[in-house]
Amino acid sequence: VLIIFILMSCKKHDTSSTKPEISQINVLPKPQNIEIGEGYFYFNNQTSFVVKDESAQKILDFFSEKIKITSGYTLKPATTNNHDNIIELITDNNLSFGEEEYNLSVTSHKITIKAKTGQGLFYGMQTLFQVIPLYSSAFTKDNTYKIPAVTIQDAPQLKWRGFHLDVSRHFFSTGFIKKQLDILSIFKINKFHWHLTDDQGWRIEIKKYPELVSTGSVRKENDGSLYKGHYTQEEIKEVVNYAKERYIDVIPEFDVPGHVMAVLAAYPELSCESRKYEVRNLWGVESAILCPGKETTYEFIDNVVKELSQLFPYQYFHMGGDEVPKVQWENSAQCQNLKNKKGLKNNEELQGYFMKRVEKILAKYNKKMIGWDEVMDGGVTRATTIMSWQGEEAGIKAANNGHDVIMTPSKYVYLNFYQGDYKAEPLAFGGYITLKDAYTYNPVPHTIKEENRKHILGLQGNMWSEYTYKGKTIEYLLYPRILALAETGWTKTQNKNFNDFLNRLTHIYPILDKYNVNYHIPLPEGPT
Ligand code: TNX
Repeated sequence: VLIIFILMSCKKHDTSSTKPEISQINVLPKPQNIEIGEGYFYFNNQTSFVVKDESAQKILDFFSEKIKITSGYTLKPATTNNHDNIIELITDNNLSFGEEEYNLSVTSHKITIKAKTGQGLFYGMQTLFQVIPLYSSAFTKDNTYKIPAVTIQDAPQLKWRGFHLDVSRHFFSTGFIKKQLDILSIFKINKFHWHLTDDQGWRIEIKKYPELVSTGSVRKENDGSLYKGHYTQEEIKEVVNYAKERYIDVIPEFDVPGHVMAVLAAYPELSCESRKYEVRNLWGVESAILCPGKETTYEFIDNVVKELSQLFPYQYFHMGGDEVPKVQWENSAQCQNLKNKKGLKNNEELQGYFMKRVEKILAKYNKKMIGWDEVMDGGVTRATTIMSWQGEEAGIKAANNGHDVIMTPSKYVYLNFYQGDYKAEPLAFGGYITLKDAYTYNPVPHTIKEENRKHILGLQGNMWSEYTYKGKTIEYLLYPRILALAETGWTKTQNKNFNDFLNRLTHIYPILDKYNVNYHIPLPEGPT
């Protein structure tokens, strides 16, 4: 018995045993630099956490609470002078690190995570908890986890790693959204673009215009039933705070001048043809739009933006600008007058005039505009960031003209498209994007001049919800493709490898299981 005991205790602190392998570090997105050391750290229920500063304490508190909920496990703060079996968290403003950068070092005695900011430390912890599978269905409290000695130096390749959700076509609860943000933050997604308004439903309480909710959030379906849903301002604040704790910025989208049928159902006088409108109950593009020839339109936008700016602290607002059929403008005397007065040659220029006024309204509230790529047709100033959705060309052109760009080309990042054999898959929008297509997409094309590549802020997965009635289906379409996009946003292109990603993904599924996610398992499938 004594010999066995001696052997066991030797093993515990053995630094010279089998050399760890890089394949034991299964982190997604793949870190920038991984250097394997000697020996192992043994994480067990005696491991304690040491914090060196206030900001690190905040991060530790956050994770303690989170892990208690996900695993029923309590992270132990170090009490006395523990020098062994500890995890040390440090934020240090003097480090010459990027804002999102961290350094994680594992030796046989201790683990240290260092960062310049809370966000960097947050990401270091997320990496650590993929290595120690604390939120995995494989985690058991009384197990010991053998963590290879390793030094990970890590920072993102791109600063915009986004997730977009359309809650107009179908509505999703704050609980569902919070669940997704919590999971996505594990994979270092840092932006949430909330598509709150569209033809098929207005989804956010605006106190000055109560009918946006009472009328605009209710849709009469073809069978006579009513489909409705909206968020109160309190709920919005709750989600924004929840996202903030996870270092996710929230960008509201208030889509103008098209995609506004729900607005017009409530306030028809904002269109050029003041007739009766109903919240649209078909998908597709609606021809009734806001009237740029009326001053009241700008007053309305100003008042809504004013309220939104009290709810969404992030500097960017998305103001749409996509798919604007201009028939109503063509037939409007007010639009004709405005065009004459301002010397606008056509309706494209009229849209340019309109979007530039929207830019000015945002500037009044210290907000910067993002627009879908059509906003370039009529022209906007360089202060506007372009979201390139119809393809990559608009994004390339925009970057070459000095606009910041977020790449969301439908061909690669539209998560409402099929991912497997459409005969076997749940109903989706059409289109077909496999996990490999999503993974191999390069958001910084070489056709962008080198000096302009910095304008590509990043990429984003867009989840449109026309054919997605339930949260479960959203999850099915989201995972794992959004994880491929998360890796593209974070990991340097030269460090990416699809087979390696697939291998690491098998270690990620138990995390998704723990969160009860209805994910798709990619098989060699699809139309041949
Ligand atoms: C185009 S992407 C739209 C959305 C639809 C989507 C369906 C964009 C700016 N507009 O309104 O939901 O296609 O894939």
